Amino acid sequence: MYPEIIRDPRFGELTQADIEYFKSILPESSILQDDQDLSGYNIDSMRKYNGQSRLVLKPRSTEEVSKIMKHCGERKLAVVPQGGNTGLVGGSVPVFDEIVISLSNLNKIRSFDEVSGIIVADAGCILEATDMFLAEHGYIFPLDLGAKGSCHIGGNVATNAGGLRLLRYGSLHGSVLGVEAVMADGTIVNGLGKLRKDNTGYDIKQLLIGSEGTLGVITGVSVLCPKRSKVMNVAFFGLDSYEKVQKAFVKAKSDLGEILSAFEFMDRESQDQVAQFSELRRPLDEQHNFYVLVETSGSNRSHDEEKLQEYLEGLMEAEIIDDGVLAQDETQMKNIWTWREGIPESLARTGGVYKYDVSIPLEDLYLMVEDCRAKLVEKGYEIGTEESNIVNVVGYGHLGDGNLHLNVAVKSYSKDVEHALEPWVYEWIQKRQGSISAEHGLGFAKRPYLKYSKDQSMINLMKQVKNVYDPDGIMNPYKYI
Ligand code: FAD
Ligand code: 2HG
Ligand code: ZN
Repeated sequence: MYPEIIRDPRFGELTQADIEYFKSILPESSILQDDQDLSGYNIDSMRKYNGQSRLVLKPRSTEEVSKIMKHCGERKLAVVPQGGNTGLVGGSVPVFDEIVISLSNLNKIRSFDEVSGIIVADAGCILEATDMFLAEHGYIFPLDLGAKGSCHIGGNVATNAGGLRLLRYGSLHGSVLGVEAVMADGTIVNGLGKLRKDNTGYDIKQLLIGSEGTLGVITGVSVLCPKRSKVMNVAFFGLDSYEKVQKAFVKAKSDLGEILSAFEFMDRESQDQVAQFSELRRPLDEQHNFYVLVETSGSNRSHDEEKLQEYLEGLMEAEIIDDGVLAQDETQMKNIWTWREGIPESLARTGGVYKYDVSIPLEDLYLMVEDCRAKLVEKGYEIGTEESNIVNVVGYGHLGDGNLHLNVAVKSYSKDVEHALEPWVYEWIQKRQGSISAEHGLGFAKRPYLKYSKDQSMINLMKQVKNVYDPDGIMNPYKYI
């Protein structure tokens, strides 16, 4: 499958004796060995990365995870922790025959404190289900993303997912207060703190947040959740240049300030793509080069609506926007959000997508998309013609966080297209001191490219950390580290 890499000979090979051991600690339903059962765990959500695992284990408790890891550590059996398998960088699936440890049976809310808003939950809780639980108590999970119906909160922490409201609620590095994890030798690290302030030495949990399964298996998390806003509003508007998108953002920060909860931008091509597959009417009748979705979350309806209305009027007067709409009810709000959240799915329908998730200084953010189109044309590719493999090149993302999603949709994955894009894209980012992974992580996809974002001295330190916690390298091998 991957001719450029070889299976690490240090790792043990799965034997019948190993299976017998796992059968002695887990019920039969937690052990999958049939080809059919395994296939969904071996392939990633983009159908781009395909491993060859012969075994999936689905522990139901932290103690079971510990027993599995102790055995794997002793036998040097490599493992891949897997959450909802919605990751976009090929990190959640095996490369060769690594054992998949699926957290999906570890899915209980352990406690919730109505006063502090701190939830303690198993890693395998689905993000949307956790958020619905919190909604019943008037709270919200401080993260929201398009894959919420499948991804796990443990997977979110393992990838340090960003999502649609980072602008408002900040990174998980701030809201995760504690992590419980099982390390490569089976040791359970009980770091499920529930304190906002705790300056007692190294903050080890921060290493696990965003470690993508390379240091330990996260089994539980405690998270500080904000109160759910009583009033939400969504506006959607069209603009004719990227420069105006930036002006609208600056104005949103000054006019909407404390109630601003999302500022998402989309280009015309991305919206045309959604329109091809959506049965919904487009939010605006006329077409524009760029679109912005602004969401506010506050506590006073008339105050919030007035602010948003004034903001939109101000944009019109200053001729920053051409056209806009304010959602009138919850259904309209949801419909408008689908024009943003539905982009990845609509692109996936073309066949395959080369995804670049980058942080770049705002002024150059969209230039990356334009330069990418020009680069492909220069290399002799046509974009969007009947004959061309390249269906669309689109840009969209979390502008409020300086995070662009550049997606190149193709009819089928091809080494030619890949080589036209990589490492060119990464060199482009390096020149602007950007990040080659703003929020999706590095996984398998970006493993050769870390050097474009991190200095060698940093990479050396990362390797030292990996060697301390996982000296035999059995945790999610062949990935970025
Ligand atoms: P998986 O995909 O199963 O795993 C991802 C990585 O984490 C792997 O390396 C895996 O080994 C590791 N891992 C998973 N669980 C554990 C655990 N318990 N312990 C240790 N390691 C673990 N991401 C964003 O940041 N922002 C977005 O807006 C966003 N939107 C998305 C929209 C769509 C439609 C899709 C398909 C994906 C999107 N993603 C987004 C990417 C993805 O959903 C996130 O990265 C998510 O956090 C992954 O969670 P998961 O449970 O599916 O993890
Ligand atoms: C989003 O913001 C996700 O919609 C997915 O991070 C982005 O698919 C992508 O490139
Ligand atoms: Zn995103």
